[in-house]
Amino acid sequence: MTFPHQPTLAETDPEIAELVRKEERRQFEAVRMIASENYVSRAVLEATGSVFTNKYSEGYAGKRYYQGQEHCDAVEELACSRLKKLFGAEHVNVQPYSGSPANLAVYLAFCKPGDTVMGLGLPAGGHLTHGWNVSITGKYFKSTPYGVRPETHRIDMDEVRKLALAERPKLLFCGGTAYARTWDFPAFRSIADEVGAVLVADIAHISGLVAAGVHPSPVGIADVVTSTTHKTLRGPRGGMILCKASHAKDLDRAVFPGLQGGPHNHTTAALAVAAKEASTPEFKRYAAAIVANAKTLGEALVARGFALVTGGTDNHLLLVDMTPKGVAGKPYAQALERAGIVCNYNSIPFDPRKPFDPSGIRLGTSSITSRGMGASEMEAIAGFMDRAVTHIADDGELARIRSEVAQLTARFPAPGILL
Ligand code: DSN
Repeated sequence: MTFPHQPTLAETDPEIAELVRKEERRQFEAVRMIASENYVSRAVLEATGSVFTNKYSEGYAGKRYYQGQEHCDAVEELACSRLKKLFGAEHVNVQPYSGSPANLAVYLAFCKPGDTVMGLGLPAGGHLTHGWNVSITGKYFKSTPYGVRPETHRIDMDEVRKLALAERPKLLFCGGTAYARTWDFPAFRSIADEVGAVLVADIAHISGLVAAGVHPSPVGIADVVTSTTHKTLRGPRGGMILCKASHAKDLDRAVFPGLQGGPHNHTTAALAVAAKEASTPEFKRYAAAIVANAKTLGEALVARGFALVTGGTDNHLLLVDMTPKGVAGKPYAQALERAGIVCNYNSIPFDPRKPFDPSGIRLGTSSITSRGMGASEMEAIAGFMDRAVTHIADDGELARIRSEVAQLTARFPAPGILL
């Protein structure tokens, strides 16, 4: 029997095919330094694009509401067992669609509307879903955010303790999106114990570093650990929750049927692949190189007169205060993009400027490290960034930098991209 020809993407939709091709080229040519992004491997991409996208699987392995689950169950069980081993966790839920739904499931499992929650404030580097006022978590719950010290821009554990004692939060979040320093999970644990809070560590940004042992792990310290799976962990876009066995039932029920319908099985399959990749000695070396590159890039920027919030970094990200350079974050990020370097503008702690036009930029080294770049490339990138800031309005010079950036990136293969 012959089946009819199945048209390719290019045949069915040349416009989208062309945009995919252009995006591949953009990702290949640019120096990508958005701290929450990465390049997944070809294997992860393949699993993401697999027929598991066709399948509904509401429920959990062995207890689904649809037939035909033998392979989906195997995929989810593999993803969970690999992640449990990787992080040393008692229980893992791989169904959250991303980090925000993972955090919402934690609220649903432990809180009632109106309960008090505490997390690092968004302007100090926290995440929207840790109770910030424009998020549902700040609207349905009473949020009392903590901040960072004005002199050091590091988390003020005395303030966290004082606030926690005064407000008695139900949930105490640690973790953030623009905090370049090590999280002191045991210190948060002792505050949570003092006030009877559930301690939640959101390790979305650093989960790859945690998996590799390059950042201390909150597993076994925090009651619940949430994460996205696509940042330093280098998996597909998704979320996960790790927890103690005693919280497994409540959190599983909060994810499904509390918050979501069917899990995205193609994402689960890709996450299983990423967990396998992250269990290798090569990934440990990768994670260590991310941090080494961030430190080298930071030092090279400081040597060129850039100011780093907290003075440096312990992880994959750098928050740069552009004030001493006399430019705001947004026009600088836009100029960098014209120069082939992609990052995001970002508020800095106590920023006098508005979030849509803030004082800083945020850089991350996960993607460029995935391409195998090292110390000399960090120096070169700092040099490009310095030229871009002194020629911020000079399109000719920005274009010259862009072509030098393309010459640099041409020497480094990008995982998942076969040009
Ligand atoms: N949007 C992510 C980031 O860029 O850090 C956090 O959710």
